Amino acid sequence: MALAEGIEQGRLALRMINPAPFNAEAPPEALAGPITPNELHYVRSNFAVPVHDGTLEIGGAVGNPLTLTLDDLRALPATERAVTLECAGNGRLEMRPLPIGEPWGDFAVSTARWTGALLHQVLQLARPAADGVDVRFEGADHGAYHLKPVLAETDKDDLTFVRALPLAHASDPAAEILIAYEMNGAPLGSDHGAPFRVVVPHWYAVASVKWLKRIDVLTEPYTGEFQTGHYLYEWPDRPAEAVSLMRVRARITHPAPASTVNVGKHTVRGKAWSGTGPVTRVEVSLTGEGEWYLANLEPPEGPYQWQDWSFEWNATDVGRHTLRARATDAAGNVQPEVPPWNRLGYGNNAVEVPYVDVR
Ligand SMILES: Nc1nc2c(c(=O)[nH]1)N[C@H]1C(S)=C(S)[C@@H](COP(=O)(O)O)O[C@H]1N2
Ligand SMILES: [Mo]
Repeated sequence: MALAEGIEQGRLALRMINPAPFNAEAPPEALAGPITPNELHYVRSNFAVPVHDGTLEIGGAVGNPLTLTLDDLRALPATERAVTLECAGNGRLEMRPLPIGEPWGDFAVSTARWTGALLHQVLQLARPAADGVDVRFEGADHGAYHLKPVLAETDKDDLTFVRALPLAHASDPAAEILIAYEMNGAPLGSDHGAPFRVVVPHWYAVASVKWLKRIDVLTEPYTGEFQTGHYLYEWPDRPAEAVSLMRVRARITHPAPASTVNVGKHTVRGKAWSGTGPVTRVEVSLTGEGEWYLANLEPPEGPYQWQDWSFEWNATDVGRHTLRARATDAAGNVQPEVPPWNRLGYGNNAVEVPYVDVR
């Protein structure tokens, strides 16, 4: 509600990172709400918004190649899920040395209600071959690539956005991967992948291919610039790994960083999420090396969306105070104190250290 008002009054808007292709972060205020309004949902696009002819081809190693339209997808059972999407490059600006790539602060993360057909049902119609291993998703967007390609065979002057998932994951009903055509009850907007896109819960959002044009079942593992070139954790001291599930993370939404509050009681609030979750514990610390206190963690409202947490803080001393929040998930993953540096700057889930002045 407050967010809708802020948009109307022009107080709240996306913060542009790049005009062409358009990339933008959500304003910090957007993190406070349960659902991010479409106008404030971060945007990450590698190429200009493409022209899409409205059809989806499904082929490769399948028994029944298909061409589907938006109406065909709408005719299938519709599923709605609130899904937190976070860009793998979110928080890159805090890594040292600074990695190459889009200079994201900390707000390339948002939560929308996505409605669409279930990918596994669509795949079933096409009858994937028994020896299928990967499913390749091709966007309609393509163009000159501004980053240095990692793979030798990449055509830097005309690259298409393509990603793949293991066939076992893509065809798992429990994964609830959507081919979404609605975002928060409205038809998908052009920046978010109109007329339809993939939404992969729990994964960094690079897996959620926008402007979906083709789906192909492959009998060999997919290699491509956005799969095995970029979106790889290139660790300094161990073998590279593909970016996949979102790393556990808590954020403080209130009080705002660097704000001034009066002596007295304050509720510190925030969000927490994890792709290997649910989040099971959020702790708060009020000094550098002091104790960690248990915050009150709300149960998840759904399996794929951020959770609210809060902590009653009695600010008795005037002066500058640090606040930290640290999340742990059901798999036992906990946030590190220092960003886990990798060459391309992905997956920064380090504990943040905002300060608040008490007067
Ligand atoms: N076709 C296509 N799909 C794409 C991308 C892209 O550049 N092209 N970017 C990916 C990345 S890196 C992210 S973080 C999400 C962003 O989705 P959003 O713009 O709806 O927030 O889309 C993903 N899907
Ligand atoms: Mo991303």
